[in-house]
Amino acid sequence: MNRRYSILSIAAVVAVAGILFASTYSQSEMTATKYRVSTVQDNLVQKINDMGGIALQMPTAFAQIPLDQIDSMVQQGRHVVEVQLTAQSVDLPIMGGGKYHAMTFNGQVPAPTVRATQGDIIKMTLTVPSTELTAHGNDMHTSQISATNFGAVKPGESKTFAYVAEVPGTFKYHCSGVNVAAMDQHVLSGMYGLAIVDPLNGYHNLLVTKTKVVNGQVVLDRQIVPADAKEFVLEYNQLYLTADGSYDQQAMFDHKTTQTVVNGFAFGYTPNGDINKLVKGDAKQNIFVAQPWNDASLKQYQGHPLFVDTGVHYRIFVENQGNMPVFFHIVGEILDRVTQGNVVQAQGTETWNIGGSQGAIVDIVFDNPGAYVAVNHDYAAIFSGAATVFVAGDPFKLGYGPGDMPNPSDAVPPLGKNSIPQKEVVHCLCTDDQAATIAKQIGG
Ligand SMILES: [Cu+2]
Repeated sequence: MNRRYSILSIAAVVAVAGILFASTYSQSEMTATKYRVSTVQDNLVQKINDMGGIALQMPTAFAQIPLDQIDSMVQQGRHVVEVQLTAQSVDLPIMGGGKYHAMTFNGQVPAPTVRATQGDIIKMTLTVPSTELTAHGNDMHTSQISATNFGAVKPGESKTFAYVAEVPGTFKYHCSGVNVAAMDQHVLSGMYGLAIVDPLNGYHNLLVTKTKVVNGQVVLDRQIVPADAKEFVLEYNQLYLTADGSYDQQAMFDHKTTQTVVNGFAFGYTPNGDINKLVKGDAKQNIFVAQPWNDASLKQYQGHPLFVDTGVHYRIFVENQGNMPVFFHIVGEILDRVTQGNVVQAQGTETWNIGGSQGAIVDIVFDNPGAYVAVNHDYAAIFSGAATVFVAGDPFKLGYGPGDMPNPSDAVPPLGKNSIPQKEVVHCLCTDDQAATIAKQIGG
């Protein structure tokens, strides 16, 4: 197994140089590995290397809850959400066959979705088994604590920290590498997940404005859709790989994406052979342009579209885990509402731009039966994997009713404040062991 790992990657060199010499060169000059480090910087790099990574010299915020105070906070009325993460480096499949050298939390990409309510205590424990070749860390964007202080957890060790999730919204969490060094490799190889913090008072009702004709006049028809919704989570990222499936840092610097993934898969939420058979009578006759995960023998990796009912409130938690912008768009639909934090940013918008390490909550009601494809409306991203098929109603006239069709387990977040449960089927970019664990969780 070829896991390329260096204690101080070129990313760290650039980052350190950026901290120290920010005023002496422009951003564009530091994007390539061609950047020449001076002897002075080489010495500095050596010094930092000797220390075991990057150590900031300035005090950083670390307002964590002392672990021995959690019990009394619970007695006072706080709730605790426990998050157990185990670092696991494992080979996982990629579109087109073959595997890549993934780094995961709990053997799955993305890591498990954390669900909390504003004001909850999130208590996260990271365990790094002695079998791991490298240390790992954790940076939860839900917290207001510097990951630098959490530090690196060495193989054979585990570490816990806790904080109050004060701000509602969607928040990435990710490995922080070895004291920030090699963080890019760890995150882009799969060590990322999402934490959803529900607003303490719940989500807002959704207002959808249509038109109707009354007495020969076109008038507005405002419809209130209750806050309770069926939910999905879509996490966008990129893979940067060498031919043998190792992390390719030069490709990352050059923004040369190997594949664009949604919840770990390129084109993972597309119809499969079973659906082909139902619709066309032939498992091999595809009903969508790209169905790379067709066969049932692929088990948890088999493609699966997202089945939605018409006229029902859907809340989609979208997170951009990657380096490139996500222009979130659903072909054939208009996004009824976009929220960030707990603040409405847009209503009735065609596309919403989500920057790197940023999320958005998209509310939508699918009005008519049909297939709708959610994309990152960057053509390079669409054609390298960022196309997710929603099947609304029963457009193929297969005879199923609302809610009958199960949805992929990795696209359905844990239940929260205003969630309507959905039927699920095991689907994940995960190990067989983790797929079995998920099967138990969803009763499958
Ligand atoms: Cu890591």
